[in-house]
Amino acid sequence: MSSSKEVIYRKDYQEPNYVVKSVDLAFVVEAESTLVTARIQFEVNPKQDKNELFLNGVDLELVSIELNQQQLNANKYDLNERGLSLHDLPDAFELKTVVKIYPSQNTALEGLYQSGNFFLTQCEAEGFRKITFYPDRPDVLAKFTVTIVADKEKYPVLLSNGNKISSGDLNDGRHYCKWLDPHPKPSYLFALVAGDLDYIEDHFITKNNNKVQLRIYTESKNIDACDFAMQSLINSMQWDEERFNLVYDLDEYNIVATDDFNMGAMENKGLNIFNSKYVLAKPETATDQDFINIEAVIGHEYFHNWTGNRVTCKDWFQLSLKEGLTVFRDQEFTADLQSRSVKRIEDVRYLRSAQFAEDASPMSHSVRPDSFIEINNFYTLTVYEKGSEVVRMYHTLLGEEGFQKGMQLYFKRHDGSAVSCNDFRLAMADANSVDLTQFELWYSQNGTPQVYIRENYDAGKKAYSIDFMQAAPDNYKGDVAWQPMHVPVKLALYDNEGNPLPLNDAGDLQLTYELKEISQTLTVNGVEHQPIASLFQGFSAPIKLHRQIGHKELAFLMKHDTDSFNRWDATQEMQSQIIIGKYQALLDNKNYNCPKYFIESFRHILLDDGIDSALIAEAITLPSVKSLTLKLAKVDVLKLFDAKEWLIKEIAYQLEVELLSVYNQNYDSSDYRVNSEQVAKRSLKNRCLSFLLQSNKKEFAGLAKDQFIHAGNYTDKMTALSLLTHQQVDGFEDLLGAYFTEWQDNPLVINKWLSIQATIPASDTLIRVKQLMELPVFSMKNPNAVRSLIGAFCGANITQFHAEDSSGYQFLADQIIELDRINPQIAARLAGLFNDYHQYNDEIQHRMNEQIKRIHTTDGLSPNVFEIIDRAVG
Ligand code: 0A1
Ligand code: ZN
Repeated sequence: MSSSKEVIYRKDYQEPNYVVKSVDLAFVVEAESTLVTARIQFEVNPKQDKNELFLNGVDLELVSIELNQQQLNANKYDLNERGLSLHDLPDAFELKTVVKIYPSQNTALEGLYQSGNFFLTQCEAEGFRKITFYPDRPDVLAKFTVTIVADKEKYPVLLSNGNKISSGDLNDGRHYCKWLDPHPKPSYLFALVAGDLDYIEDHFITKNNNKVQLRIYTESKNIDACDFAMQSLINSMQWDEERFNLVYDLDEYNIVATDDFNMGAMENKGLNIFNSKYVLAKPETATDQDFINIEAVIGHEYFHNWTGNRVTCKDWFQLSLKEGLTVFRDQEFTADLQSRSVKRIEDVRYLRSAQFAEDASPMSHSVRPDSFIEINNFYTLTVYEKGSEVVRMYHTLLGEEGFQKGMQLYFKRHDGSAVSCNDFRLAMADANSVDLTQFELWYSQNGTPQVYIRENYDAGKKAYSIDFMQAAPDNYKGDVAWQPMHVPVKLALYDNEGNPLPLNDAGDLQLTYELKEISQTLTVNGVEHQPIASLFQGFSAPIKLHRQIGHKELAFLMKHDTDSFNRWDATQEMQSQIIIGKYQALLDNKNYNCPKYFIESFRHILLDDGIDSALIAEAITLPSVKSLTLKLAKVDVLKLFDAKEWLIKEIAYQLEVELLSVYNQNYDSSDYRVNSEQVAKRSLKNRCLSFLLQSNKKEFAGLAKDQFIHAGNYTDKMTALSLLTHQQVDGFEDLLGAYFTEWQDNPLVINKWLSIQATIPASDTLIRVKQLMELPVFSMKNPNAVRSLIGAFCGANITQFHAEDSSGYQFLADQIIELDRINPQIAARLAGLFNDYHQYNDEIQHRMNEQIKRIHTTDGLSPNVFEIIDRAVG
């Protein structure tokens, strides 16, 4: 293994030798290059007492270096491709370096780079080292002052973190801005923007009566698409004060939108940078889901100001400390503002199909990993989504009040410092005087825990009991033997009329039962007849439940469970059973008919006026092929896909009348609003339409065409276009062509157009994708375009990615190899699409493996792609 593929271990953590007292940066920004002067005040860390220092620095052209105003002798430092080592240092000193960097050549989009005609930075996790020599690690916190100098006409806007303290004109047409961030921060939160941008402005008055100036910057052509994001920011600030008592701490809050970004958005102190996908939205060009995502991501980045910025991570292994907690906060924000039940269902649907898949893959890692080669590969579903589930379990165990007490103690103890997941757990435990020692296992053990249950009703004793048995995940990889976890089980029992039964002497109708042992029994006395249990309500723990449950019990829970999540989960379980039944029949060449009870229960849900439309829409959305794959082994993925398609068609034929009537009832021609009621109606209506189109009847194609032509909103328009295209209904090419002509200058809209085509389930789609890659609207340098076209084809077009001639796998491998030279982070994300290969049957595994091996033996792989592929090879 070459030195750039070195493995970093959590156990090797050492405090820094020197702390940074202050940093003064000066940037002279020019079109071809930027000059960066850094003056850094260092002081020895008495705990280490070592007079040597390593400063990270990558791709930097060193112009000069001075220590305490004296030019530094070349024998006092060593320079290599990773950075600068200094020896024989005094206990306190100032280091001044001048370096030159070339942002317009930076295609990795890490450090300082160019987007359109402006410059911007991305420093998390380790991008600051591409800007200047620095101890680029999250536990070195310092106060930053930043001066930016640039041509005034070309770069009128000059932004950095904190508050602007001065600005003015210089000679020769240049100007400057000086920024001071009073809050000590790690280098990964540094940001700078320079360019010609427009902005919209508003303000927020905090509960401490501080007026905060809020601005959203974007290229001027998009300035009319920022209002929703601004309102979302104001809502986030308000919500964090109300629910968490957390108040903003600067006089300005700036957001900048860019079309060129590796991730969703970045929480740099006082200067968030956003993928334009999560800022720009107008009713003519954004779907309901786009609006909802914008609100959530604006919230997420804002909430990081306290959970991430004020209290940050000691090392990158603790990433979930800020990410799991902040995802939990953004989920609660959406739940409080929109529909709590729908939000929970959607989050769990995502967790179960995507995070559970990661947990079962060669990339499986614990919420707090023990090692990595490239930290950028660990911005994962496990760290984010499972991390949030772990935080949610504290909330379940301690209640809202106890959880908030824990949060307060956490800030009291750690504000202004860099800490660990353990510090968070201890704050929760100490604030509530409870022992959460065993809870640590949620951070240290990888994989999805399994819980098996056995129910027993003793009519004579009128006692009902459940045995819970915990088991290790299949691919547990810890060094020590797997141990049972601390698992909260929210539950209720119902009698056969659907009335909840008391669970204890206190008469509680709902309980959080805590599992701690490998096997444990809960007994409820005084139960007159065989009851039905609702377990893990609200998905109270991120586990896989093994429970033998028949369709009668499922139908009962669908009808009577007071927990809306479990009502929905019963629908999903019943649907999974049917699809898997059909799949087995296809494998064995046997007949399988759709059971009557299934269609009846589906009809019942579809027509139930007692349920909110949004929940009906969730209930009639069948489980994803990915989540079904995880319930099986050695899967023939094309047959599984066929089994699901068969069920969709059965529903479409047998419930045509009902689907059409629900479609018509939910057609809403009032003015477009993104409120829960309208969003619910649209999603239910559009799901009905997607079933109807599967029956291949001309009249329903006509219905979709009408919807496309007359839609008063983009959600309806896009759904219709996508359904017509996927069904390849006569004339769909013309619709796509007209759409392109209208929107070719709007990348966000065009990316959707690319995705729709990439996911056509037809044998010529790969050819189409390759043709689309030739268009000027596509660029390998633009991550959104790559995700929309290549990502959509390989990640969401099951029949074509898994084509039997392996063309999909070959295509993916080719793209990974090419992209790795341009943008290793995005290449590594694509490489992750090979990670589920071992879920498939031997023949598929073999064909996927050929391509995985081909990548593995390619010379000059980045550490990013190498780590993913090396784990896949095993
Ligand atoms: N901290 C950001 C996510 C993020 C991570 C890495 C990035 O660049 C490599 C950019 C953003 C968040 O959680 O929103
Ligand atoms: Zn985050």
